[in-house]
Amino acid sequence: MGAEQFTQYCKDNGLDISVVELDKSTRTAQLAAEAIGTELGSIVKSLVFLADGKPALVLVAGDRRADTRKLAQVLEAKKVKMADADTVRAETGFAIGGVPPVGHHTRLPTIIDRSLSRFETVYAAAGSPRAVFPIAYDVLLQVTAGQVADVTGD
Ligand code: 5CA
Repeated sequence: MGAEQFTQYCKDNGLDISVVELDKSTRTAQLAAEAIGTELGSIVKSLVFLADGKPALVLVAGDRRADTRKLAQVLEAKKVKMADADTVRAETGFAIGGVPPVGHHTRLPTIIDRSLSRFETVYAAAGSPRAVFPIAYDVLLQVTAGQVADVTGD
């Protein structure tokens, strides 16, 4: 799936967003921040982890790193590891670099890095490595039905 499918998902679910297609790559948080001209921390990384083998989505501020030890506590799992590229595609329907925070194949349990709350508006991937969309932090919480937690370090 790509930006079109993500846009359609938003329409179908009454989520009023404007996808910004860029002519530069936004495949990493750093590139996305540069392309948009915003702070790195306001970019949402949509990362898939496996907690005792079960997938979970973790939304992390662009300037922070997910801490698997903290994630294991929040997810009540013994072992948490990052999903590989094939697993990310299988679980979300999107390729790494374009994974949006919602609109996946399956509804994944979602954890939201508390440090994203520094920003009123954040920017997330819109289904492709050249498309992002702004979303109010509060709306991101609503649409993902995510659990806010301290799951990152510097
Ligand atoms: N479009 C940007 C900003 S919105 C984006 O999607 N950023 S991201 O952080 O969500 O996606 C890139 C992340 O994917 C990297 O931070 C890295 O954690 C992860 N990643 C990159 N390559 C691989 C790989 N081969 N296997 C697993 N994870 C990977």
